[in-house]
Amino acid sequence: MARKRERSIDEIYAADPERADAIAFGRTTGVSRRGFLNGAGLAAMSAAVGGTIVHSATMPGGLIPAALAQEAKKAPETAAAAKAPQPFSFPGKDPGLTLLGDRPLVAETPEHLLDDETTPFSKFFIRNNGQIPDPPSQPDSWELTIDGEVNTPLKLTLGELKKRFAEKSVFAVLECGGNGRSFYSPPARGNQWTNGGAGCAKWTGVSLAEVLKAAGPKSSAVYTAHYGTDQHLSGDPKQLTLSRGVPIPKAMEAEALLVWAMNDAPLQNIHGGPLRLMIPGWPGSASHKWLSKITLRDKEHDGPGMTGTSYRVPIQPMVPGSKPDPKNFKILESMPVRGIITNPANGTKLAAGTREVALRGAAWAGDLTVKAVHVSTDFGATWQQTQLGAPRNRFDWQRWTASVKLPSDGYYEIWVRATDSQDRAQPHVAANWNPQGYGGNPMHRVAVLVG
Ligand SMILES: Nc1nc2c(c(=O)[nH]1)N[C@H]1C(S)=C(S)[C@@H](COP(=O)(O)O)O[C@H]1N2
Ligand SMILES: [Mo]
Repeated sequence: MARKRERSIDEIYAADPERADAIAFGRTTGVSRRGFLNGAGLAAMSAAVGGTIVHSATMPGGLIPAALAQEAKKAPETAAAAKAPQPFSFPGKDPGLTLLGDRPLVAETPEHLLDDETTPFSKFFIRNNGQIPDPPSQPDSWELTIDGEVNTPLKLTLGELKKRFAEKSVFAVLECGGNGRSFYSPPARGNQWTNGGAGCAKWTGVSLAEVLKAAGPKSSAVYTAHYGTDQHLSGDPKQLTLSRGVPIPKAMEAEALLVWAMNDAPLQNIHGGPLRLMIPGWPGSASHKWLSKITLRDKEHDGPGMTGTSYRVPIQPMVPGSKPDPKNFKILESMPVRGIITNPANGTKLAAGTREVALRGAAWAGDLTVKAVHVSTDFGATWQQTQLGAPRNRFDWQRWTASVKLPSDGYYEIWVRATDSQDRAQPHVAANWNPQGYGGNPMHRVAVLVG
């Protein structure tokens, strides 16, 4: 009996979350919400999530339970496919990564695999826009050109870069501009990242500022333009895959690097080796892989990925799903604050009688730092502050720990909410909808079942 019921609401969630919500919460019209669960609704919802919802009194109407959200967010026709995720396999990578696309190759890291202080190669997400180039046989012969608005254009090999400039290492989050995109409703175009288009590695190379200074930037230089050797998916050599840039002051920050090593090992081909950019705090697309040229420009760069609604967000909020007005968009610069729970994993089952669970996670905030991380086990009715670590350097993520009480057996959701150094906290739902889904940073939730 219970089994059958569970199936049905689960399926309704997958096909029509609005209707499932109405059934569970006893909502009678599209607008009025009772706001809490009781009676048959509570029984149905508890069956669907696999246990009594301990804090049902504060469970808000309209909430798709974390235990079901993964399936529910997929369109009905893809729900079946979502239940059987495509296997991911790549040399040296954890098979637990989620494949988001194979042409170009894109894979994200489920939050629970981001539990290390520093994300190892094996768990680091992959994002390509074009074809993956073959690795060169002699990495130190790799050439980088610096040209454009400079007094002395440079052509340096990687070997020369290593000799001529001081080596520098930075712990920094690399985060795709579209991280969190899957949380937008209506769905936004692009790879459906949850929170795993991000990782924090130790990057080693030389200061980008030092190298740019060696080329003598002219006062007319205002923006960088980045070029790499990966071919466009079409195979047309005249078409650029991606070419983004940043304002000169961002490129001149102390932590912006030309990188040849990741976590003390030579930078692997899949992450842009032998040479990539690392421009921390901003969308990952600014951190060009297989970097072959930086051109300084006398105006904002206009390469692929710089124009239209690419890597841009609305200035004034737009009606979700409506046609964008290009004049209402600005370049996405610093990434927004985000906190994740890296332990326990979503869907964790704990032994009956467990009354407390230790939590771990990470939080970061683009150019800013994270001021506080809070967790809730009662759907946000009450919040508890976590122990938040300091960043090892600017742009590092901050690890946090906490322990929360589980007063009885049943279903819980653990919610995390990070607040940045300018007092901006994560919203409940992805805000500032935009056609390509940038900046979605709703609170992360994990479902935990006790008993
Ligand atoms: N040459 C090149 N650089 C690139 C890209 C690309 O497609 N080609 N993708 C960018 C994007 S969108 C992101 S999020 C990061 C991903 O880096 P990773 O694959 O090392 O995780 O690389 C950036 N640099
Ligand atoms: Mo990205």
